[in-house]
Parts: sequence; structure tokens; C-alpha cells
Amino acid sequence: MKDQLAKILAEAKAEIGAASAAEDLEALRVKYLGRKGVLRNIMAKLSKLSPEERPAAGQLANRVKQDIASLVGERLKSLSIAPEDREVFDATLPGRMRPYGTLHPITHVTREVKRIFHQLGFEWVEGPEVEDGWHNFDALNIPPNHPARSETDNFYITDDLIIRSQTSSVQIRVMEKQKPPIRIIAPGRVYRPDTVDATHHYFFHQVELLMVDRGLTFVDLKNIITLFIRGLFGPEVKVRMRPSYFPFTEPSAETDISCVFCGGSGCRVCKDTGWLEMGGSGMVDPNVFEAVGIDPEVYTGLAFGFGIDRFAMLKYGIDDIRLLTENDVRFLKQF
Ligand code: 2NM
Repeated sequence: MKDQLAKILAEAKAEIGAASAAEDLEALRVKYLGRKGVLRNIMAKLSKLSPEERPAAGQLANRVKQDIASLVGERLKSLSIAPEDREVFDATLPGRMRPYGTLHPITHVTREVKRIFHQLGFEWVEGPEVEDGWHNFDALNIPPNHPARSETDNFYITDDLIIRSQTSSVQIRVMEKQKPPIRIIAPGRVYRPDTVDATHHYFFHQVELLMVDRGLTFVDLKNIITLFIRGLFGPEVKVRMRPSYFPFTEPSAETDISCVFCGGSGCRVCKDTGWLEMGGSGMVDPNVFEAVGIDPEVYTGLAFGFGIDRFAMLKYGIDDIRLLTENDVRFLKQF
């Protein structure tokens, strides 16, 4: 009976689909659903089935009946629409465009940075963008009246809350919780009230690295930076360190890389110096270790902070940092 019902439904479907006038549909309705119709005929046979088979067969028959009724109804509805308004499938029309999004260049570079450091055994960590004075300043050996804390260099929310000006606060949070050895990178957005121009913005992205262990030296710092920079820009790039000062590192260094455009011979991008400034680095100051409860007599640490926007601009040849935040799809689509 199941097969019979399926066959009836298939036939009905075909006939209803082929019907092109309301009268034809009415005739089909009578043929299948009428008092002497095909389905009545089947229903009458239900009584001959065993009591076990009957309920399922009855249900199926009812469903077929409903299906046919709605097929007739729908066909009738579609016939009442003028032929020129009926939806037709035109295989010659061009397909519908699906506008796919693309990853932002900052996202590309951040992923690449994470990948390189993952291979070197570093974990990446995140922390809050709203920070307190302790994590953004005090623990980093930046005392209360230090110029780095001034209101003109930071976005203060309250006297003791700012949106972070560096991701070093994330490193502090990790050192407070975790005993050495520590190998982490903290990529993320930072905020400073700079006037916006082609190379400055009031928010940008940093990746800071922190490694704490026994016996780490400045040589390890330069090696890690070199491995990283070569992973990002290729094996020919050279790294140079110049003496500098940061409250949270001692000794401290400015880090330059040989120009990725001219290879060091001098060009417009490196302003004929052959070098590009990458950011700061150094050996973690003992005062920072004291602040987070790590013994500076046992452990040494190395750290750096580089700009991800800068990496993206160099990698993709972007000459204006503002392009990274304007979200013009004509720009973004290129990555
Ligand atoms: C930089 C430059 C040099 C740095 C230091 C630390 C910490 F928490 F270990 F003290 N984190 N990041 C650091 C060192 C950051 O940014 C220009």
C-alpha cells in the first residue's frame, strides 16, 4: 500500500504541475480527492489490512491527501499570476554576486607574528584594554610623577584608570600569576593621544615579548629579535641595537632593521639611512621583578615592544597608517 500511495502522489504531482487552467485543476482535485476519487478508493481498502498495519497506512494515506490538496492550491495560486509576472529561471542571467569579506592586514600580520613565535615556543596572551595605574605604570618602574604618566600622553578615564598605552601591562599580569620560565607575546591595541598623520595614530597595535628564565642575556634578546624579524621579512634582513633608555629595562636598546625596500643602500622609505626603526627592547629591570615578586638574583628577563601597524605597512607597502583605520573597502579588498 505504501508503494501504491507513493505512486499516486508522484502521478498527481506530475499532472497538477502540467495543468495550465483552473478547470483542469478542479478536474484533478475531483479525480484524486473527490467522493469517488483515487484516495477514497484506497481508504476503503484500509479495512482489509491487519490491525497492526492499519494505523501507519492510514496516516500515510492522510498525508498524501493533504499533499495533493496543497499542490492543487499552490498551482491554482501560481496560475492566477499573470504569465509575465511568474518567476522563471533564466539560466542565461549572470549569477548573483556574494560579497565576501577579507581579513584586515593587521589581522594577517598578527597571525604571522603569532605563528613565528609559536614555532619559537612562545604563547600569546591578551589582557584588558582598560588598565589601572599599577599595571600600566607602577609595576613597570614608572613612578607617580614620571612624564610618561602625564595627561597629555595618555587617555585617562579616572585618576587611576586609562586605556592602555602599551601592552607591557599584560606582561605584568602574567608575571604576577605565573612563575618562570615565562615565554609569552602580548599582541594588542594600544592608545596614545597623538595627532593623526601618515605615520601616527591615536590607536595602533603592538606586540610585546617577554621571556624570563635563569641565565638569559642580551645575546638571547638580539637572537630572538633576529629570528623573528627574519621570519617576518626574510633571511637577508640585518638587526642593529642602539643604546636607549626605558624605565622598565636595563640596559635598554632601540632596535633597527636593515631597510626591507632597498636592502640597506638607502631609499625614500628609510630616508637614505639604510635602516628602519622597529621599536624598543632591553633586559627587564630588577625593579620590575621586585614589583611582581620574581627574584632578580635568580632570574633575568628580556623584552621588546614593536609596532604591528608598522610591520603591516612595510610588508604590504602601505604608505599611510590612516588607511588601516578608514575601512575603505577598495583598500581592504586588496589583502
Ligand atoms: C618596550 C620596550 C622594552 C617591555 C618590558 C616589559 C616588562 F613587563 F617585562 F617589563 N614588557 N615589555 C618592553 C621593553 C617594552 O616597548 C617599547
